[in-house]
Amino acid sequence: MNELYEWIEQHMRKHVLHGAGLKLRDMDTNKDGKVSWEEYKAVEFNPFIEQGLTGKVLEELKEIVSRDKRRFEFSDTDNDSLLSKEELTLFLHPEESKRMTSYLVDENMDVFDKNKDGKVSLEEYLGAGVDQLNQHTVTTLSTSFRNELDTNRDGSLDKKEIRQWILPGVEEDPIHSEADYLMKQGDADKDNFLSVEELVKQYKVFAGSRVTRYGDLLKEEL
Ligand SMILES: [Ca+2]
Ligand SMILES: [Ca+2]
Ligand SMILES: [Ca+2]
Ligand SMILES: [Ca+2]
Repeated sequence: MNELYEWIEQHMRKHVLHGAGLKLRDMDTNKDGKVSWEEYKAVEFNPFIEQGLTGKVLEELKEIVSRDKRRFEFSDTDNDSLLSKEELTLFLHPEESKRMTSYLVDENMDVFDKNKDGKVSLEEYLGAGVDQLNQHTVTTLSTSFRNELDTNRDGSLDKKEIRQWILPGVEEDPIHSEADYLMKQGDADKDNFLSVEELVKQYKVFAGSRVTRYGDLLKEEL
């Protein structure tokens, strides 16, 4: 189990760091090896802003920009207003870090919890645009809210339920739950040890799991 844990951790880090490195190269226009908010914004948002958006769409874009800005600042752990490669990794892959997953949960709570009572009701979940949705969509959303998201059936979503909703399968420690999952699926003879044969046999399960990116890594490994 520990070996598998280490293997996943090692590969996950390598993989996300590599991705962040590529992103950094794209965005770092002044070539100081770090990404400023202006550099990020220029790549991610300026093309949209330049399209001359108006009205509701512009409002939505502004909301996304300010959300990203907050996440950017939160990822800037040494407070120099620039994201290093490691900090950019946190920003781009918040689900990989404990500190960032709780941030994501808070962020979503903030977005949905309009009356600020610390819970997301069905009305808040459906949102202000509910009038424009057709009846079928409203019914589907309501049903999934009641049956899937609101696990303790008290009519609203607390932080724990929001975490399950936005990061399904990601427990407090993403690497551990990943290792657990792979182990459960792959350990055919239940000796708590994952042999290469079992790994190969279960390869399809791995590759098809939510961890497709680890599936890709497996492909390279095997
Ligand atoms: Ca830069
Ligand atoms: Ca920084
Ligand atoms: Ca609320
Ligand atoms: Ca609940």
